[in-house]
Amino acid sequence: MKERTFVALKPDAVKRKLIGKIIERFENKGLEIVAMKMIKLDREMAEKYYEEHKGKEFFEKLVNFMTSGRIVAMVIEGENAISVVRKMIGKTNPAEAEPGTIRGDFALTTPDNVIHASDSKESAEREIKLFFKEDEIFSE
Ligand code: DGI
Repeated sequence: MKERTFVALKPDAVKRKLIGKIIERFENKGLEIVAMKMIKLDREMAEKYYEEHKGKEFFEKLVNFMTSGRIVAMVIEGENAISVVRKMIGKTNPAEAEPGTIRGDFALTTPDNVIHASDSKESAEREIKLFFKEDEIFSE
């Protein structure tokens, strides 16, 4: 089934100039980037984005990190895009992410694990809406 998923290249990916290398993997796979923007999250937006983690011990560090620099937000479209992209980014903890995955190849620790991608249809819908207006998405 054709799906849309939300992907964000985190501040560490932008600082380390990994934007091109990461995007290339999604394009090589045959996925389509249908929306993209560079933004700097403010605190309010970052807290909303990660509201499911509010109250957890790592929340403050996560929000501080996510507001520390620019991110690149994207909508990616393709067959089974949600699970395919999750597989490509690898496990949340980069120390456990398999080599060959994005986190496995480019990251070692959290919260600086390079990339975010939606983990379900519900989170994809919520996150896409949080970052993009419908007329900013160029569906194939
Ligand atoms: O979708 P993911 O980024 O794989 O994971 P998530 O949405 O559940 O969590 C968002 C970020 O929060 C994740 O990239 C790193 C951080 N995080 C999540 N769970 C833990 C965590 N950080 C620490 N230190 N410990 C956790 O259990």
